[in-house]
Amino acid sequence: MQEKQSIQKIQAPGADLVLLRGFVDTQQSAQLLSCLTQEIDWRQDRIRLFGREHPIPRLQQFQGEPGLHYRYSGLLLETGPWHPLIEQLRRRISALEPADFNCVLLNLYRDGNDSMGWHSDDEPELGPNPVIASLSLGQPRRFLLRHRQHPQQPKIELMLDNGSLLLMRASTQHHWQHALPRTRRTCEPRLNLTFRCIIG
Ligand SMILES: O=C(O)CCC(=O)C(=O)O
Ligand SMILES: [Mn+2]
Repeated sequence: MQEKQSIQKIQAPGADLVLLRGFVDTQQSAQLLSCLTQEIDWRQDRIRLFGREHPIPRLQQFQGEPGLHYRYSGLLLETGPWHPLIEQLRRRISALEPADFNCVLLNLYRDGNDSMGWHSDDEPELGPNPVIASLSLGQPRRFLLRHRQHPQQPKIELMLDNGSLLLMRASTQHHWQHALPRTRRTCEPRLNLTFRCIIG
């Protein structure tokens, strides 16, 4: 079954956000969810926040070209090899968004207790204006954005549906933070793949 496809430009000052719904159809999404949840060596890494170590509230893995590193919250991730299905997705996304996506951070939100706190993807290795292509599979979850310099600016709330691709470009990371909050609603697992480009 082919899901309805749509493209939405999200209006937000200082941001360049585009949401493509139905980028991956329901059949392919089910296949990806089933293969990737089983075949990926998922890890619950520990990060340092405000001087204390915590396990991250989700599972993750980092893949990409050999020898790349990504550092956040005191954690150093080194690339493992591309999973063939992820390599295929990377090619499809690169045909749409011309960026050299050389790595991907995979997040598995097992249920509504799993989440991602407020942050920007502004690590130096991503360069000054990173392009992030974020693919969501499985349980639709709320994704929030808040302005970094003008907190009185209303938050933006997006529902990241199964198969949707969110593109964050240009100065988005300078001016906005994003988060995926916990939810008390019954929740199936969700997979999120953020394709990134590490420079140099
Ligand atoms: O799960 C999501 O939609 C967000 C993931 C994210 O922000 C990240 O991996 O940096
Ligand atoms: Mn992020």
